[in-house]
Amino acid sequence: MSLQLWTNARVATQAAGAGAPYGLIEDGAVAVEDGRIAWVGARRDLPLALDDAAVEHDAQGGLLTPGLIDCHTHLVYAGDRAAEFEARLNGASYEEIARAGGGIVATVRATRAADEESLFAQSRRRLRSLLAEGVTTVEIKSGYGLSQEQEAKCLRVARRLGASEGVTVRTTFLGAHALPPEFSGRPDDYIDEVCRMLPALHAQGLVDAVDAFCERIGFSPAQTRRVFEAARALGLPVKLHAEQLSDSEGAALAASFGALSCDHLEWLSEAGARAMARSGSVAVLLPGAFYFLRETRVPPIALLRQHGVPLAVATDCNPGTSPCTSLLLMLNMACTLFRLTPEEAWAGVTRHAARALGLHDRGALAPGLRADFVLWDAQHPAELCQALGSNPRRTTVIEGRIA
Ligand code: DI6
Ligand code: FE
Repeated sequence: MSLQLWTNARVATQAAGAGAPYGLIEDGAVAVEDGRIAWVGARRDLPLALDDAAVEHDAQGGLLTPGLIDCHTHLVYAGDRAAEFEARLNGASYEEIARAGGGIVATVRATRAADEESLFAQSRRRLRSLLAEGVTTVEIKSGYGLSQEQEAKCLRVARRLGASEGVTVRTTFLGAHALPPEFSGRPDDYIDEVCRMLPALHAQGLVDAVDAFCERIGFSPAQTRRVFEAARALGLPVKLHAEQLSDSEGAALAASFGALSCDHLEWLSEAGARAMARSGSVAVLLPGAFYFLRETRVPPIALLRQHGVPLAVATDCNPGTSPCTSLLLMLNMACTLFRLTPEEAWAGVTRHAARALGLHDRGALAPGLRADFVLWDAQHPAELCQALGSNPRRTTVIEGRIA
């Protein structure tokens, strides 16, 4: 592909330690070659050779940022949980519904019943909503199949979605999401099964990382550890749903396995934060689930800041606790509900989200990184954090090509 040059933009590079907040460059230019960023800086500093050789795109004064990265979703599922939403408004709690055989298991029933094409079509609708707001990389977890065959179906759908929509999809095996009914009362037997499934799914090229739901209504730390050991035996990175509804000391466990990220963290302790800092794990904040469950305990942001734990922000797109396909809304909620600064929230959907997925080739605009970026009808990144329900995306570029 020829050299492409994007000019007449305010560029928010999101590069770490860039000096200016957001790595902002006034009257910036971005040169792209072979799907990678060849050069980024102020237009006046553009090397003449680049200027001469390039095909120019005029950004007309828009804001140019890295493509957004949604690093925690469960977007492959069938059906919906509107009835459960209604039950909660009539007084039932999320945990009560889960214990009564609803919740995650209700979605497992619907997902198992759906054929692969229908599951693909239902999930594609959600993925397209994310992409419409400038997402260029998305993580998708399994966890609504809960048998080898059904988990494989969900992970295949996730892989196919990436290919069909032209975005990067990173798959995470979340076999330890809930106890399937056929294993009722035998969680340890089910964990044995999860540890058996994993090598088979990995051999089919379906697994980029491994996750578990470590919680009173999920799996114990001891059970989570067994899943992590199976992942480690295959050289797969781990991440964890940790300390969402209670402090199970999941974050420290995950950190001891060098987890890419610990996610949710409303009940994270100081010891947990310290362990995460030592292991370099990212804290993935999920304000959509906090909002939707009407939680009142905010993740300990000050503690995470104090220990220098990188903060990411994601949708948690799932039918039960965050039926949300808007990462822009999460940018806002990270600020309004969790009091992140707009600059922190932006790092959370760009470079820190990339790190939560173990991706080092994206999440900022810098030479050598993938040319995944978005042009917005906006003047400043904070505008996108402030807005509720508006979508000023003009153009998405993926690997140098206009999507
Ligand atoms: N924590 C969550 O918030 C989602 N999964 C998890 O482990 C909820 C998934 C659901 O309710 O369907
Ligand atoms: Fe989740």
